[in-house]
Amino acid sequence: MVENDLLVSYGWTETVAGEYASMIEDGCVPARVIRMDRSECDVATPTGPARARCPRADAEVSGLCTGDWVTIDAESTVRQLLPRRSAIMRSSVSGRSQGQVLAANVDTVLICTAADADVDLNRIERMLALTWESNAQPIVALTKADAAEDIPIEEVRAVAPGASALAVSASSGAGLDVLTAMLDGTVALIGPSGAGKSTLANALLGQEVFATNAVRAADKKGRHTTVHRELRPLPNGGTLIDTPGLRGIGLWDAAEGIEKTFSDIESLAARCRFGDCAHNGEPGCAVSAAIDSGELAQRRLDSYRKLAKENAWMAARTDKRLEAERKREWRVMIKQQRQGYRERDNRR
Ligand SMILES: Nc1nc2c(ncn2[C@@H]2O[C@H](COP(=O)(O)OP(=O)(O)OP(=O)(O)O)[C@@H](O)[C@H]2O)c(=O)[nH]1
Ligand SMILES: [Mg+2]
Ligand SMILES: [Zn+2]
Repeated sequence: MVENDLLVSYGWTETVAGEYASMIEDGCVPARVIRMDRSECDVATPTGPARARCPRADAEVSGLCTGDWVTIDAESTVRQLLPRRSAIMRSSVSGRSQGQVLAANVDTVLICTAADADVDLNRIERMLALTWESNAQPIVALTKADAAEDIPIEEVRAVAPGASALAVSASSGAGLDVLTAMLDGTVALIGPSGAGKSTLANALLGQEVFATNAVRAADKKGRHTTVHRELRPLPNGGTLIDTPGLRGIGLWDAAEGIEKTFSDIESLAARCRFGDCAHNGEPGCAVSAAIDSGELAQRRLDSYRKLAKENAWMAARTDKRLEAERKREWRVMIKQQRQGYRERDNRR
């Protein structure tokens, strides 16, 4: 068996060991991707950090990302990708039919929003949908609590059923012990640029690992200081992934994530008189009644509709595209296989 003491600090568990055991190849060792750089990556291996190559041609290991568990061979080339227990996906920026994996094998997502600027509830809901869909547990953190006059924590709690929300300050340390106690396994910080993700990451790590930068004075927007998704071991167990500020966050196949984010609306809707109620003032509509009574905000219903519509549109579009793409990949694979046979026959 491989000596995995070093890997434990990078999140190696019995479960990962079990997955690894089922795919052991001669001369390979397990490794965790710490950071990706196009065709190469930094990995943690049983003997320490290393640099590894990622073969692009191998469809199975393309699309690697920070947090992935892989096997690497004696030449430091990534050979296999271990099954992911979670993956944070968004629709790719280029609008291709593939989702982009932001981080893999994440247990807790820390959704960061600066409390000293306008807190955008719609964006928090969007990040919640992305997180629930990924299989990780969300925590909403209102950062820079020291600089905020009043912190809308109750409003945030109301939009995050099933998740915890708290105010923290990396500057004063307020809320950091409570937060630390809530973190579990691999933690990823997400949120817009300037939300204070890297500053909070450094505070949790207990050292200045990640670069930080002041926000623009005029509009409090960040300067996209962080450019890599990078994983580090936390001092008291677990690991942490800092990520670049999200510009747009397109949802990727997030129907379940949306349902969980808006579980309050879903359960109201279950009480509407008509099964196909559109909640537009139909008789016996429990959702409209909740809006009239002030129990549910119109903003939240609008946000729910917007995300559901966007998701449906994306799903319809990718179905067709995926089909075409699969056909193409298949043709490429057959071509490569034929080429392989030819080369083998030539060698004979
Ligand atoms: N007052 C105060 N300022 C903070 C706090 N946390 C972060 N900041 C400031 O907010 C600014 C942005 O912080 P970063 O940590 O660089 O933000 P980020 O979310 O990592 O930004 P990107 O890397 O661009 O995505 C810096 O000037 C920090 O000093 C805090 O708790 N209190
Ligand atoms: Mg940063
Ligand atoms: Zn209804």
